[in-house]
Amino acid sequence: MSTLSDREYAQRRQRLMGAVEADAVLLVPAATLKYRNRDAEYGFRQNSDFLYLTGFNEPDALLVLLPGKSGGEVVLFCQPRDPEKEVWTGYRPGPEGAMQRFGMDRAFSLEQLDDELPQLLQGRSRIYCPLADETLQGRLAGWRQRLMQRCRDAQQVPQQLQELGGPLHELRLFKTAAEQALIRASGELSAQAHCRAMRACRPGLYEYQLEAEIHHQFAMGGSRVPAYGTIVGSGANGCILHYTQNQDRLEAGELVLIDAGAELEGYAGDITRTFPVNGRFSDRQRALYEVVLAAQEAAIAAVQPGNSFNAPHEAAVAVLTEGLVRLGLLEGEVDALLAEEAYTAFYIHRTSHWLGLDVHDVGAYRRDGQWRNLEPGMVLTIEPGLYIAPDDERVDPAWRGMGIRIEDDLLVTGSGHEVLTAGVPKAVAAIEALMAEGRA
Ligand SMILES: [Mn+2]
Repeated sequence: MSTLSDREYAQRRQRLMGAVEADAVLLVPAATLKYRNRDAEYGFRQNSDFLYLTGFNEPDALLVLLPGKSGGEVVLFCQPRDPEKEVWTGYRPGPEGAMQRFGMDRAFSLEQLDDELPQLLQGRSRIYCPLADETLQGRLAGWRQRLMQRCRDAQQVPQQLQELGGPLHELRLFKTAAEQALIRASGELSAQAHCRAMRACRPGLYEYQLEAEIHHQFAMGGSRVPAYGTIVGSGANGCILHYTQNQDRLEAGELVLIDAGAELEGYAGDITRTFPVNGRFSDRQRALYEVVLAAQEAAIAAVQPGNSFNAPHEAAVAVLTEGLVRLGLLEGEVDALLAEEAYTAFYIHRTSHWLGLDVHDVGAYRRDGQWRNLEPGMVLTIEPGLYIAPDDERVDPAWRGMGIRIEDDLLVTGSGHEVLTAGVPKAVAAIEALMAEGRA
């Protein structure tokens, strides 16, 4: 399933155990299956924290990490082997397989959880776990109570609960070489899919048909499920930031915005491109598009180790504001307009987010209230946009109903950055050339 080495997973667990107190215990639950309707399930997606630490792709399991002498101990609770059920749902490794193939020191059947878990907590001072997981919190209360009854000594029962994400998400923020390779592969595949959609695009198709072109390329490249709901918004739909209905007909003269990314072994790509349905930008479309592109290029140039996380956003909004003034969409002095954030009339989201196992990946953006600095190994998106609502009475009607966003994925390196999604064009001439190739 996973191409990552056992050593990679073992190192992640070691680093996490090394980042917390030696007398702590960490509980990391797997995801559960969700039903779509009646007895039909949604496709299973493992919890990213659990996947990061195990590569184990089954629902309902629980990972227990016990830091301490000689590297600590790693324990897994998972579904037992069940030949009768496996005929219906497929092979399960069971506890034996978890030890042999997933590097667990000990493993138990989930049926043993209530008996075994309390003694794993015994003598530990604090528990790291996801505090927002109500099911786990409910069970944890029971385990602590059981432990109290068993040993009648409050000292033996962990007294503190701490958020697992604190230490774990800081680790996940810095991508290992193996992770960088997977995100790069996901970015390349996502770029190929966007190219396919550009070549296939023509008036009269429906948005969901471009979505199908994207998903076809993902699957042919090994990504069965996209990293997030694919957005194909033509015309004014491009102004709806999380538009996923993808149901309208593509009309000549409109732009279409596609925000889509593949997922490879859990790692996301995240690309947005905006292009003209009929293959040629109108003068007005091009004018607005060039502003967003210049903003994106300025933001990309600001992705450097040692720069603030916010530097790309600041670079982007400066260029957007200048451009909006030049096109007559804002009036006034650029500096004053920047100070009052006048661009928020057309640009309400931020320029970047972390990218990894989650498309909006984990990791703190600030430290002590200040934006943190970019460091090698971080992966982030750069995605400025401009959106002019169809009913925006502040602007000339000719501008209304245009939504433009351009998004690439970047790795921060020791000397600057690497654009991981350069395989799909974004310059006006290059987009028009690729679309012409598709029509030929
Ligand atoms: Mn994004």
